[in-house]
Amino acid sequence: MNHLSRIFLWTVLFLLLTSSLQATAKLEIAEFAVSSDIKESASNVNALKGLPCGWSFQSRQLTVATPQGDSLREITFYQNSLGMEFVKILLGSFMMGDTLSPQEVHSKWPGGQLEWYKRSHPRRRVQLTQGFYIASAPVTRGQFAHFVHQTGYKTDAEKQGRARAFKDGKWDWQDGVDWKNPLFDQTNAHPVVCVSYNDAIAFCQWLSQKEGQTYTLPTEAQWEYAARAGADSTTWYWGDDESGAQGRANTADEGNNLRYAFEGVKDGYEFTSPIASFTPNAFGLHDTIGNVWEWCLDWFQDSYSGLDTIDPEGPPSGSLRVLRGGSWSTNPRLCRAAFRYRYAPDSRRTSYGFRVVVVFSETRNNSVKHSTVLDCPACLH
Ligand SMILES: [Ca+2]
Repeated sequence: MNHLSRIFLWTVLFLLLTSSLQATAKLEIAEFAVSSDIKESASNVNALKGLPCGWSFQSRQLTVATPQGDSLREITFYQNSLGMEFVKILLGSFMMGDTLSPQEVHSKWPGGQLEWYKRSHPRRRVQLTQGFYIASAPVTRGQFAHFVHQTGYKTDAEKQGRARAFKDGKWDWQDGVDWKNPLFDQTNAHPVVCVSYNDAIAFCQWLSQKEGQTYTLPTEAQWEYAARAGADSTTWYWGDDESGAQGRANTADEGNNLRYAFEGVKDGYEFTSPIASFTPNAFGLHDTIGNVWEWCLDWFQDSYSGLDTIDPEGPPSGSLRVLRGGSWSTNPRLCRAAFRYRYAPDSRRTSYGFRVVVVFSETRNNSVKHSTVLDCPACLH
């Protein structure tokens, strides 16, 4: 090989090596999204991983509330075939339970029972090892109507001819009250109410069959992790200030007929509000506090003592199911991220609703495998 040939060969080798290094760098940048100009394509790659069949997604900027103040954040929302929006929650761990002692809650907001506040103790670190999609808002009256229209389903309130409703200044059983007639005006954009745990499960079963994914209710741990959105050490996702509910949640506001209220809050809704009317938490989830109580999957146990800390699902049996988050009629002591309400599976009130999740498994190398995908020939993911 002569001198010119050697120079040519080394030049070719150098160019090949440089090209290879550039390709590797591009791959790493795309994977970890460290550069803003490729952020969109990188987020598309991540968003597509394991996307359920028939779903679409869209990223948009919105103002979210955090304990450090409101901020602008880009969040990817996923839509199923009904147009229900979801946020993807990956593996995580958080401090589950009340940041305040039962005595502190009791003295800060008199009127409740000390025993209620012991349910959220002992506070513990919980790990969630399975990713999940959680609806960005509760199931709406319109979505529930679609389910009823397709199945002819009768809710527990309809079968038994009554539900608990707020009337004449008090909560009581009212004949003829159900999700279509909660004794206040609703549009299809409001959360469905008067639904029992049984009704929520029936909706999930119908949607699972329709969509070819397993829809279910969030476990308490999933719910609280999502509701806190990283705000583990404060009472609400916006911080510890009760008046911070203004513009962020539909709670019992000042001047209502309920005998209690969030101090300094006038959200303008005496009953339910259309979903997503207020500033969401850092995950982009709306109405985790207030609007409607949300059924969770777990059986109720009166403390966290002895329960799993990895993917906890509550006790194996029980007689009561858990509700979380408070509602339009709820005072600050109960309308908190940590508070645990509970009622029988056929209970229904004009303040009870639910949101759904879709669970998937995700490994450390980010490969996603849906354990619940049914036959879907058109699915290319
Ligand atoms: Ca209100």
